[in-house]
Amino acid sequence: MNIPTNIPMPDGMTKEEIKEVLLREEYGYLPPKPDKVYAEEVETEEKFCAGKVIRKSLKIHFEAEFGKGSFPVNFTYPKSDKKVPLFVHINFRPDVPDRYQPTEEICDRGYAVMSFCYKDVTDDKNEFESGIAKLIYPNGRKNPTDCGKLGIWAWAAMRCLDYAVTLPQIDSDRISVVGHSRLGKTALLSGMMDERFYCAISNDSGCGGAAIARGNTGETINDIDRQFSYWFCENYKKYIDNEDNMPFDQHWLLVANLPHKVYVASAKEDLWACPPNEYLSCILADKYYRDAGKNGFIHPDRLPETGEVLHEGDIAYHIREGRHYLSREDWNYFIDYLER
Ligand code: GTR
Repeated sequence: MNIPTNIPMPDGMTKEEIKEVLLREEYGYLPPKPDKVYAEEVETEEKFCAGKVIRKSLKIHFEAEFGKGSFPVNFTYPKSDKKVPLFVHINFRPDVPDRYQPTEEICDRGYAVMSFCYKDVTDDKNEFESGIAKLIYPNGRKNPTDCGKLGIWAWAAMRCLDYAVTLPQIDSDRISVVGHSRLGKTALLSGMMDERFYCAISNDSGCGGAAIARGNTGETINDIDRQFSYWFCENYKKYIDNEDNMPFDQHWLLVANLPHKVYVASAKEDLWACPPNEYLSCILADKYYRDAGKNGFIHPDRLPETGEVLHEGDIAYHIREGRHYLSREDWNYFIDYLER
């Protein structure tokens, strides 16, 4: 495979330095972590999914230096004598199950899921007054390097983690964060911000997520900025039609997920997310995982074929048939990997 040589590599940089570049230039700085996080149980269903699963509706409350707030979360877990691993799923909808969250199948495989609807945290709109954004940014005013919406959704995923690690039924060493598309970008950002995650899983995250920006044949920074500038911080605009001058590229986001695992999933027909560049990111991050004493990205020296599943390393990848979607097939591959 031809690996481009014009892509900046974070050689000799610490994780903190890499993270700093990504926050300053792309995502913006996230709010500080809260002093206190706790959950209120709103509703419990003891016999969910044929009685195999317990479902709870929760409200996650936090007390932070910028204020007190809450957002709704669903928590489902299989009845088990042993501690179970967990997915924190940043979802598009609050539904359980949901077309992107086959809850019964996930629980049948021995996994719990804590999910929230991203819009219940703050709207997916160019404003900073909805949901918890108004606490973080009083009067909706934010500085150019403050985080955009991806950062706020990622912050909420970390609050789920804060609560989840306190639960006796959850194996706190096996909590992964997962999201699709814009929420796949968010999952990788959450993974970078929080070392407690076991694995950060990006499904079809594309531009501003797993996909290398240089030479992206799908969505460009120009495209994403026209509709979704508020996902990022203002510095990101410097790279509109100017990818070649980025001092970083998206594989830095994978590298900054060290020391934990990272999983990148692509779909064959999802050309907007540019699968070859999602794969390239994994290849470029490989060396840094190895340097950190991990197994890197174990892959063939060619583009993957559709249906190929690369689970040998601490960076994992698959590409499946079909379009932009978080499917049961994707979930099964994620679980196969985490079970290894
Ligand atoms: C698209 C956006 C992509 C991706 C997708 C999604 O319109 O341009 O970057 O995030 O939305 O989240 O569904």
